[in-house]
Amino acid sequence: MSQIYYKAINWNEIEDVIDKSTWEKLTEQFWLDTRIPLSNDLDDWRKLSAVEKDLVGKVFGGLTLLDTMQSESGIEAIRADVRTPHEEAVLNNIQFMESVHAKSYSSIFSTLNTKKEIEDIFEWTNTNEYLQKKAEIINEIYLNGSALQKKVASTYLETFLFYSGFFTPLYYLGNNKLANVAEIIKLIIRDESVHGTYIGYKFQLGFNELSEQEQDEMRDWMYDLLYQLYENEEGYTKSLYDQVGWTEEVLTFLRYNANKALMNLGQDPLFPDSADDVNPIVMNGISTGTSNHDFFSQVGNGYLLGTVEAMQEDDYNYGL
Ligand code: MN3
Ligand code: MN3
Repeated sequence: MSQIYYKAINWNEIEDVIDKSTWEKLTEQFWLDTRIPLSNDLDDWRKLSAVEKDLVGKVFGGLTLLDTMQSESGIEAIRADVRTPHEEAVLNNIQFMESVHAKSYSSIFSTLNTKKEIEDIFEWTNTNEYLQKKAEIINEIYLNGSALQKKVASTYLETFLFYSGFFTPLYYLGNNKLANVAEIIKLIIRDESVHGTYIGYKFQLGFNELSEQEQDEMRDWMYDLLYQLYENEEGYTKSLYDQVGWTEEVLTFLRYNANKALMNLGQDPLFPDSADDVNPIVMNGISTGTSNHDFFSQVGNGYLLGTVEAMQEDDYNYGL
């Protein structure tokens, strides 16, 4: 009988410095939804039209579904193919933060919406044809794709598929509305930016090991998948944004982010759209404040750091 040795992770022997720098980056920018004063947005919320409120609810429902997928099947799909033990530790951090993201939309709902409205949002999310199609395409790859295909699907989700939803809070932020809701979205965007960059980087390591012919085949598959997803996003975007007249602007924003996803994967852009084509109000929403799109940005200024105080006797009375 051969002896099995279990290997302890040694952070003093780093095989890939990107693992260490990503771990440090992600842990430095750790945050929780409960520290954002969402109720300060209630005045803005009450002034929105019924159509706009409906849009916000649906957009966040869709984002909840994607973050739920990433926290449940997304990280599990790529965990089996790690190249280093430190990569697995980074994935543990990412997986937990995906749960924080998914939960923060519920914090937004519980602040802005009634119980009935929240039920309707989840019912819509769990049955919407475009959202379900999007989830099905990605999940099929998570279940049956190759190691590299799974990383492509994950990077597309992180850097492209979220943005049909992110447009709405960024648009309001650019118009000085719903600033605290937007602060949460900016914290999420900052995380997704690191996730997409990191998983895309790990993809590139594997891609560079392929033969030229295998690379060509992979590239064809990637562009086909992106087209397929973009087509579905077009339908989703129209169904959500035609009622407020923002559809074309959202689609430009999506093409810009699709190119960023390809860039994370080390590939050439597919669409002609650049940052200059995106509505400046939305780009402004991404870049204002201290949290921004940049991998090396700092903790957002709307984020209230917990103040430490001594425990009191009544800290143990949990409303009993
Ligand atoms: Mn997320
Ligand atoms: Mn993510």
